[in-house]
Amino acid sequence: MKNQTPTLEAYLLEHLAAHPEQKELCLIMSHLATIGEYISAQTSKAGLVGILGAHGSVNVQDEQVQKLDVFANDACKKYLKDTGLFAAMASEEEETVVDMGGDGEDGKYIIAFDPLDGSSNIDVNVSVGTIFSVHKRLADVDRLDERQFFQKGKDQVLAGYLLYGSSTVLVFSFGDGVHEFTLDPQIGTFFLSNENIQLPEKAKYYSVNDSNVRFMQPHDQTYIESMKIEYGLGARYIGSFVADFHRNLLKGGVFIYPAMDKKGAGEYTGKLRLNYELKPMAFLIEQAGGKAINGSEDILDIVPTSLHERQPIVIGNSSLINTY
Ligand code: P6P
Repeated sequence: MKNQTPTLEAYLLEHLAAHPEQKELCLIMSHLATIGEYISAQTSKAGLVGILGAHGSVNVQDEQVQKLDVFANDACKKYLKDTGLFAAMASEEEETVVDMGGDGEDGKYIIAFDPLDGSSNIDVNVSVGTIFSVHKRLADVDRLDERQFFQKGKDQVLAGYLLYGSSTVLVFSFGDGVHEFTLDPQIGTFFLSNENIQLPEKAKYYSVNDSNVRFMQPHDQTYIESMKIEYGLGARYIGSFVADFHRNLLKGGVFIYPAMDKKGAGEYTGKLRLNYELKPMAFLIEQAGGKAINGSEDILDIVPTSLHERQPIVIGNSSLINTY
Protein backbone atom coordinates (compact mmCIF):
# COMPACT_ATOMS: atom_id res chain seq x y z
CA MET A 1 0.00 0.00 0.00
CA LYS A 2 2.92 2.33 0.89
CA ASN A 3 3.96 2.64 -2.74
CA GLN A 4 0.47 3.56 -3.98
CA THR A 5 0.05 7.10 -5.31
CA PRO A 6 -1.91 8.87 -2.58
CA THR A 7 -5.38 10.19 -3.23
CA LEU A 8 -6.15 13.76 -2.20
CA GLU A 9 -8.08 12.41 0.81
CA ALA A 10 -5.12 10.29 1.95
CA TYR A 11 -2.80 13.25 1.46
CA LEU A 12 -5.03 15.56 3.48
CA LEU A 13 -5.32 12.99 6.29
CA GLU A 14 -1.51 12.78 6.42
CA HIS A 15 -1.28 16.59 6.42
CA LEU A 16 -3.87 16.74 9.22
CA ALA A 17 -1.87 14.28 11.33
CA ALA A 18 1.08 16.66 11.15
CA HIS A 19 -1.08 19.81 11.50
CA PRO A 20 -4.03 18.94 13.78
CA GLU A 21 -4.93 22.63 14.00
CA GLN A 22 -5.73 22.65 10.24
CA LYS A 23 -8.73 20.31 10.38
CA GLU A 24 -11.13 22.86 8.90
CA LEU A 25 -8.63 23.91 6.23
CA CYS A 26 -8.26 20.28 5.15
CA LEU A 27 -12.05 20.01 5.03
CA ILE A 28 -12.20 23.19 2.92
CA MET A 29 -9.63 21.75 0.51
CA SER A 30 -11.65 18.56 0.17
CA HIS A 31 -14.84 20.56 -0.54
CA LEU A 32 -13.03 22.69 -3.14
CA ALA A 33 -11.90 19.52 -4.91
CA THR A 34 -15.49 18.29 -5.05
CA ILE A 35 -16.64 21.60 -6.54
CA GLY A 36 -13.82 21.29 -9.08
CA GLU A 37 -15.00 17.83 -10.11
CA TYR A 38 -18.53 19.16 -10.55
CA ILE A 39 -17.45 22.17 -12.66
CA SER A 40 -15.04 19.98 -14.62
CA ALA A 41 -17.89 17.65 -15.59
CA GLN A 42 -19.88 20.62 -16.92
CA THR A 43 -17.02 22.34 -18.75
CA SER A 44 -16.13 19.08 -20.51
CA LYS A 45 -19.68 19.13 -21.95
CA ALA A 46 -19.51 22.84 -22.69
CA GLY A 47 -19.09 22.36 -26.40
CA LEU A 48 -22.08 20.06 -26.48
CA VAL A 49 -24.19 22.42 -24.38
CA GLY A 50 -23.03 25.29 -26.55
CA ILE A 51 -23.98 23.51 -29.76
CA LEU A 52 -27.33 22.28 -28.46
CA GLY A 53 -28.07 25.43 -26.55
CA ALA A 54 -26.74 27.86 -29.14
CA HIS A 55 -30.09 28.00 -30.93
CA GLY A 56 -32.30 28.72 -27.91
CA SER A 57 -32.34 29.03 -24.17
CA VAL A 58 -33.30 25.37 -23.60
CA ASN A 59 -31.10 22.32 -24.30
CA VAL A 60 -31.98 18.73 -25.28
CA GLN A 61 -32.58 17.82 -21.62
CA ASP A 62 -35.10 20.62 -21.45
CA GLU A 63 -32.75 22.53 -19.05
CA GLN A 64 -32.09 26.23 -19.07
CA VAL A 65 -28.72 26.61 -20.84
CA GLN A 66 -26.59 28.68 -18.49
CA LYS A 67 -23.45 30.54 -19.37
CA LEU A 68 -20.79 28.40 -17.78
CA ASP A 69 -19.34 31.17 -15.68
CA VAL A 70 -22.75 31.86 -14.15
CA PHE A 71 -23.10 28.12 -13.56
CA ALA A 72 -19.63 27.92 -11.96
CA ASN A 73 -20.28 30.95 -9.78
CA ASP A 74 -23.61 29.58 -8.54
CA ALA A 75 -22.06 26.16 -7.91
CA CYS A 76 -19.20 27.67 -5.87
CA LYS A 77 -21.53 29.93 -3.87
CA LYS A 78 -24.05 27.21 -3.05
CA TYR A 79 -21.56 24.50 -2.22
CA LEU A 80 -19.24 26.68 -0.17
CA LYS A 81 -22.20 28.16 1.73
CA ASP A 82 -23.38 24.61 2.59
CA THR A 83 -20.02 23.79 4.18
CA GLY A 84 -20.77 26.31 6.97
CA LEU A 85 -17.01 26.93 7.17
CA PHE A 86 -16.94 30.48 5.74
CA ALA A 87 -17.89 33.76 7.38
CA ALA A 88 -17.89 35.57 4.04
CA MET A 89 -17.25 34.99 0.39
CA ALA A 90 -16.22 37.21 -2.50
CA SER A 91 -16.49 36.25 -6.14
CA GLU A 92 -15.18 37.94 -9.24
CA GLU A 93 -18.75 37.56 -10.55
CA GLU A 94 -20.37 39.27 -7.53
CA GLU A 95 -20.43 43.02 -6.97
CA THR A 96 -20.26 42.77 -3.18
CA VAL A 97 -19.43 40.31 -0.42
CA VAL A 98 -21.76 37.27 -0.45
CA ASP A 99 -23.71 36.77 2.78
CA MET A 100 -23.34 33.15 3.89
CA GLY A 101 -26.48 33.54 5.98
CA GLY A 102 -26.79 31.66 9.29
CA ASP A 103 -24.15 29.16 8.19
CA GLY A 104 -21.50 31.83 8.15
CA GLU A 105 -21.97 33.25 11.67
CA ASP A 106 -19.27 31.01 13.17
CA GLY A 107 -17.13 30.61 10.07
CA LYS A 108 -13.43 31.13 10.84
CA TYR A 109 -12.41 31.68 7.22
CA ILE A 110 -13.22 33.88 4.25
CA ILE A 111 -12.79 32.89 0.62
CA ALA A 112 -12.29 34.86 -2.59
CA PHE A 113 -12.63 33.04 -5.89
CA ASP A 114 -12.69 33.45 -9.62
CA PRO A 115 -15.25 30.75 -10.48
CA LEU A 116 -14.21 30.35 -14.11
CA ASP A 117 -11.12 32.24 -15.17
CA GLY A 118 -10.69 32.51 -18.93
CA SER A 119 -14.35 31.66 -19.54
CA SER A 120 -14.36 33.62 -22.80
CA ASN A 121 -12.30 30.71 -24.15
CA ILE A 122 -14.90 28.08 -23.32
CA ASP A 123 -16.54 27.96 -26.73
CA VAL A 124 -13.19 27.35 -28.44
CA ASN A 125 -12.32 24.51 -26.07
CA VAL A 126 -9.35 26.25 -24.44
CA SER A 127 -8.46 25.33 -20.85
CA VAL A 128 -10.14 27.42 -18.15
CA GLY A 129 -9.98 27.24 -14.38
CA THR A 130 -11.27 28.11 -10.92
CA ILE A 131 -8.95 30.10 -8.63
CA PHE A 132 -9.42 30.32 -4.84
CA SER A 133 -7.85 32.29 -2.00
CA VAL A 134 -8.59 31.61 1.69
CA HIS A 135 -7.81 33.93 4.62
CA LYS A 136 -8.66 33.79 8.30
CA ARG A 137 -11.67 35.92 9.18
CA LEU A 138 -10.73 39.26 10.78
CA ALA A 139 -12.19 39.40 14.30
CA ASP A 140 -12.31 43.20 14.51
CA VAL A 141 -14.27 43.74 11.28
CA ASP A 142 -17.92 43.00 10.60
CA ARG A 143 -18.36 39.60 8.92
CA LEU A 144 -19.68 41.05 5.66
CA ASP A 145 -17.53 44.16 5.54
CA GLU A 146 -15.38 44.31 2.37
CA ARG A 147 -12.39 45.01 4.61
CA GLN A 148 -12.37 41.30 5.45
CA PHE A 149 -10.75 40.95 2.01
CA PHE A 150 -8.24 43.77 2.40
CA GLN A 151 -5.61 41.34 3.67
CA LYS A 152 -2.09 40.86 2.31
CA GLY A 153 -1.52 37.85 0.07
CA LYS A 154 1.25 36.65 2.36
CA ASP A 155 -1.42 36.05 5.04
CA GLN A 156 -3.39 33.56 2.95
CA VAL A 157 -3.78 30.19 4.69
CA LEU A 158 -4.73 28.30 1.55
CA ALA A 159 -4.61 29.18 -2.15
CA GLY A 160 -4.86 27.25 -5.37
CA TYR A 161 -6.68 26.55 -8.58
CA LEU A 162 -8.38 23.89 -10.64
CA LEU A 163 -7.45 23.75 -14.31
CA TYR A 164 -10.00 22.14 -16.62
CA GLY A 165 -7.81 21.05 -19.52
CA SER A 166 -6.91 17.80 -21.28
CA SER A 167 -7.07 16.55 -17.71
CA THR A 168 -8.42 18.30 -14.62
CA VAL A 169 -5.68 19.23 -12.17
CA LEU A 170 -5.89 20.71 -8.71
CA VAL A 171 -2.90 22.76 -7.53
CA PHE A 172 -2.82 24.20 -4.01
CA SER A 173 -0.68 25.17 -1.05
CA PHE A 174 -1.28 25.55 2.67
CA GLY A 175 1.98 27.49 2.76
CA ASP A 176 4.27 24.48 3.10
CA GLY A 177 4.89 23.64 -0.56
CA VAL A 178 2.74 23.58 -3.68
CA HIS A 179 1.28 20.28 -4.84
CA GLU A 180 -0.58 19.06 -7.93
CA PHE A 181 -3.29 16.40 -8.02
CA THR A 182 -4.82 14.98 -11.20
CA LEU A 183 -8.43 13.83 -11.44
CA ASP A 184 -9.23 10.31 -12.61
CA PRO A 185 -12.72 11.06 -13.96
CA GLN A 186 -13.61 7.39 -14.16
CA ILE A 187 -13.47 6.99 -10.39
CA GLY A 188 -13.95 10.67 -9.45
CA THR A 189 -10.74 10.78 -7.40
CA PHE A 190 -7.79 13.17 -7.39
CA PHE A 191 -4.35 11.49 -7.24
CA LEU A 192 -1.08 13.19 -6.29
CA SER A 193 0.78 13.90 -9.53
CA ASN A 194 3.45 16.42 -8.49
CA GLU A 195 4.53 17.03 -4.87
CA ASN A 196 6.33 20.17 -3.74
CA ILE A 197 6.65 21.65 -7.22
CA GLN A 198 9.73 23.81 -7.75
CA LEU A 199 10.16 26.04 -10.80
CA PRO A 200 12.88 24.71 -13.16
CA GLU A 201 16.17 26.59 -12.79
CA LYS A 202 16.03 27.66 -16.46
CA ALA A 203 12.86 29.31 -17.74
CA LYS A 204 11.49 28.26 -21.13
CA TYR A 205 8.69 30.73 -21.92
CA TYR A 206 7.44 34.27 -21.65
CA SER A 207 3.70 34.97 -21.83
CA VAL A 208 2.30 38.33 -22.93
CA ASN A 209 -0.48 39.52 -25.23
CA ASP A 210 1.81 40.93 -27.91
CA SER A 211 -1.00 43.05 -29.44
CA ASN A 212 -0.97 45.17 -26.27
CA VAL A 213 2.75 46.07 -26.27
CA ARG A 214 2.00 49.40 -27.97
CA PHE A 215 -0.15 50.44 -24.94
CA MET A 216 2.60 49.69 -22.42
CA GLN A 217 5.18 51.97 -20.81
CA PRO A 218 8.69 51.94 -22.31
CA HIS A 219 10.13 49.99 -19.36
CA ASP A 220 7.71 47.10 -19.96
CA GLN A 221 8.33 47.15 -23.71
CA THR A 222 12.09 46.89 -23.07
CA TYR A 223 11.57 44.13 -20.50
CA ILE A 224 9.53 42.05 -22.95
CA GLU A 225 12.16 42.54 -25.66
CA SER A 226 14.80 41.22 -23.23
CA MET A 227 12.75 38.04 -22.76
CA LYS A 228 12.99 37.44 -26.51
CA ILE A 229 16.51 38.65 -27.29
CA GLU A 230 18.62 38.44 -24.12
CA TYR A 231 16.99 35.29 -22.68
CA GLY A 232 15.82 33.72 -25.94
CA LEU A 233 12.59 32.47 -24.36
CA GLY A 234 9.80 30.92 -26.41
CA ALA A 235 6.48 32.81 -26.65
CA ARG A 236 3.45 31.05 -25.21
CA TYR A 237 0.18 32.90 -24.53
CA ILE A 238 -3.14 31.09 -24.14
CA GLY A 239 -5.26 34.01 -22.92
CA SER A 240 -6.37 32.01 -19.88
CA PHE A 241 -4.33 33.02 -16.84
CA VAL A 242 -4.69 29.69 -15.05
CA ALA A 243 -3.47 27.78 -18.12
CA ASP A 244 -0.55 30.14 -18.80
CA PHE A 245 0.39 30.08 -15.12
CA HIS A 246 0.26 26.28 -14.89
CA ARG A 247 2.51 25.78 -17.92
CA ASN A 248 5.04 28.30 -16.63
CA LEU A 249 4.94 26.72 -13.15
CA LEU A 250 5.92 23.34 -14.59
CA LYS A 251 8.26 24.45 -17.42
CA GLY A 252 9.61 27.73 -16.07
CA GLY A 253 8.68 31.11 -17.44
CA VAL A 254 7.29 34.55 -16.82
CA PHE A 255 3.76 35.85 -17.36
CA ILE A 256 3.48 39.58 -17.95
CA TYR A 257 0.30 41.66 -17.87
CA PRO A 258 1.66 45.15 -17.15
CA ALA A 259 -0.15 48.44 -16.68
CA MET A 260 -1.58 49.71 -19.97
CA ASP A 261 -3.13 52.88 -21.31
CA LYS A 262 -5.45 51.58 -24.05
CA LYS A 263 -7.42 54.83 -24.24
CA GLY A 264 -4.39 57.09 -24.65
CA ALA A 265 -5.54 59.07 -21.60
CA GLY A 266 -2.16 58.73 -19.90
CA GLU A 267 -3.67 56.43 -17.25
CA TYR A 268 -1.84 53.11 -16.99
CA THR A 269 -3.78 50.36 -15.19
CA GLY A 270 -3.59 46.58 -14.71
CA LYS A 271 -6.26 44.11 -15.81
CA LEU A 272 -5.98 41.06 -13.58
CA ARG A 273 -7.69 41.09 -10.17
CA LEU A 274 -5.65 41.21 -7.01
CA ASN A 275 -7.97 39.23 -4.73
CA TYR A 276 -9.19 36.55 -7.12
CA GLU A 277 -6.22 35.94 -9.42
CA LEU A 278 -2.96 37.59 -8.35
CA LYS A 279 -2.77 36.94 -4.61
CA PRO A 280 -3.43 33.17 -4.90
CA MET A 281 -1.04 32.73 -7.83
CA ALA A 282 1.65 34.84 -6.15
CA PHE A 283 1.30 32.63 -3.05
CA LEU A 284 1.83 29.51 -5.17
CA ILE A 285 4.73 30.85 -7.23
CA GLU A 286 6.60 31.89 -4.10
CA GLN A 287 6.15 28.39 -2.68
CA ALA A 288 7.64 27.08 -5.95
CA GLY A 289 10.71 29.33 -5.62
CA GLY A 290 9.45 32.11 -7.88
CA LYS A 291 8.22 35.67 -7.44
CA ALA A 292 5.33 37.97 -8.36
CA ILE A 293 5.45 41.77 -8.53
CA ASN A 294 3.19 44.53 -9.80
CA GLY A 295 6.23 46.31 -11.18
CA SER A 296 7.34 47.94 -7.95
CA GLU A 297 5.98 45.83 -5.06
CA ASP A 298 5.77 42.14 -4.22
CA ILE A 299 2.16 41.14 -4.90
CA LEU A 300 2.03 39.35 -1.53
CA ASP A 301 2.78 42.60 0.31
CA ILE A 302 0.03 44.70 -1.29
CA VAL A 303 -2.90 45.58 0.97
CA PRO A 304 -6.02 45.65 -1.27
CA THR A 305 -8.12 48.82 -0.98
CA SER A 306 -11.13 47.57 -2.91
CA LEU A 307 -12.78 44.17 -3.44
CA HIS A 308 -12.20 44.08 -7.22
CA GLU A 309 -8.88 45.89 -7.29
CA ARG A 310 -6.79 45.27 -10.39
CA GLN A 311 -2.99 45.29 -10.48
CA PRO A 312 -0.27 44.88 -13.12
CA ILE A 313 1.54 41.54 -12.82
CA VAL A 314 4.93 40.05 -13.66
CA ILE A 315 5.07 36.50 -12.24
CA GLY A 316 7.45 33.56 -12.66
CA ASN A 317 11.10 32.61 -12.19
CA SER A 318 12.79 34.91 -9.67
CA SER A 319 15.86 35.18 -11.92
CA LEU A 320 13.67 36.82 -14.59
CA ILE A 321 11.59 38.92 -12.20
CA ASN A 322 14.74 40.31 -10.58
CA THR A 323 15.81 41.80 -13.92
CA TYR A 324 12.54 43.80 -14.21
P1 P6P B 1 -6.25 39.64 -22.81
C1 P6P B 1 -9.28 36.14 -19.01
O1 P6P B 1 -10.31 37.04 -19.36
C2 P6P B 1 -8.24 36.93 -18.22
O2 P6P B 1 -8.80 37.50 -17.09
C3 P6P B 1 -7.09 36.01 -17.86
O3 P6P B 1 -7.49 34.70 -17.64
C4 P6P B 1 -6.17 36.15 -19.06
O4 P6P B 1 -4.81 35.93 -18.74
C5 P6P B 1 -6.39 37.59 -19.50
O5 P6P B 1 -7.70 37.96 -19.05
C6 P6P B 1 -6.32 37.73 -21.00
O6 P6P B 1 -6.45 39.12 -21.29
O7 P6P B 1 -6.33 41.14 -22.69
O8 P6P B 1 -4.87 39.17 -23.26
O9 P6P B 1 -7.35 39.01 -23.61
